Amino acid sequence: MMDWGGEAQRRLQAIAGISEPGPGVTRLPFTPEHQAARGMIAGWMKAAGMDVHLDAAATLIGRKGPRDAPTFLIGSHQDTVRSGGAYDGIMGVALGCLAVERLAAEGVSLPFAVEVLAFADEEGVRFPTALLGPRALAGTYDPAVLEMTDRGGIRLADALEDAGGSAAGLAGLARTPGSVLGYLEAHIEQGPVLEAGGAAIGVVTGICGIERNAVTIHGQTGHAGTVPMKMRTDALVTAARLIAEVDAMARDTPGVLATVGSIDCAPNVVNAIPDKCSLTIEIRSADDAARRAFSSRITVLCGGLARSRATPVEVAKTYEQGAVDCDPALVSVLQAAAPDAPALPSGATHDASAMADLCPISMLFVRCRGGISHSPEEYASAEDMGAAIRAMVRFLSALESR
Ligand code: HGY
Ligand code: MN
Ligand code: MN
Repeated sequence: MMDWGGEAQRRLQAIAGISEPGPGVTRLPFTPEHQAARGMIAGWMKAAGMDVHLDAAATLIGRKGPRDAPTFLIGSHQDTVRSGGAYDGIMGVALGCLAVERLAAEGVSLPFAVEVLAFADEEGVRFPTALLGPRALAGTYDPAVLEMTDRGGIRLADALEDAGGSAAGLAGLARTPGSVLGYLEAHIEQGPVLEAGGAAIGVVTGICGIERNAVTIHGQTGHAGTVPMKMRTDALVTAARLIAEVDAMARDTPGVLATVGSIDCAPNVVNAIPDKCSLTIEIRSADDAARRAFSSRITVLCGGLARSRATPVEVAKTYEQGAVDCDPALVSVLQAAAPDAPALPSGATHDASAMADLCPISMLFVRCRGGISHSPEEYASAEDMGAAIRAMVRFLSALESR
């Protein structure tokens, strides 16, 4: 009797070893690590009887079923954050392959084709953009992102080509909406809800929206020992006021989360007054209107700080992604396949967020130990992944092709 959950665990522990050196897993898009991982994923896809190819967005695709039949898509991302965990993203690829493999082992042939997609870039860690793969399939990617550069000044277009993709081929990837029945993404929950409720898996109802802003705060540098306090314009003090106020506003705004996740300070030396701070403000909500209203309040807050501190504070929106609902019909099929699974929203975004522009989407969450993710401590159990594979097999078997 195959231990499908145990096989998932074995595979995920194996691929976690394909990483840059350092704690946890660091596997950024279009890197040697990404290309090495594709070799292992291709093996998973072939073990499930799928034909494997790489598309122009460097998405590795396994396909099984009649050539022109309507297709159901399963997938997630194979990239990670820096020093991330062994499950975020890649779990959805592994469980997708094992669900297809288990269907074959049980002699179940589906009335539609099925594809498993290993997207290259969901985290947006290497380049200030994300979701190129699913957006190319949905026909919604912005060619301007190809000119974005990473910390080393490498253009996304060049990194893509080096990784076997093709910038020129992206436009041709868009799927005709009628050809895709829907999309399912299995993903570690990345939060504490399932564990708190004693549930192994959960059915996702919707995915939050995101907005990211880059804030630049100016001041006046000077010697830390000679400039009297009254004569200072310390950019880091202005930033500290802003950070505390963003947190306080979000705590007082139901349904909105806000995080200042990164900050740079110049000249960043112990005996000089900071004269420039760059920080990011990320706002998330399941309600786009609430998120946009909160963003407007942030802009007003920055203007007020600029006036009261007599120093420029620049705010620029750098990223926005709307909230999406999972498809009610797919949710009910998934709920029937996992009757004990609670329903819950996703505070993290996923490839499914972009796939929603192409087809109906669904997501299955797997319990996350301690709710810890984006960390080497991230963990999901073989038993819970086995429950997810069972639910995915039941879900796929219950789907009717159009
Ligand atoms: O940021 C997110 O929610 C996702 O993990 N990239
Ligand atoms: Mn993820
Ligand atoms: Mn992630």
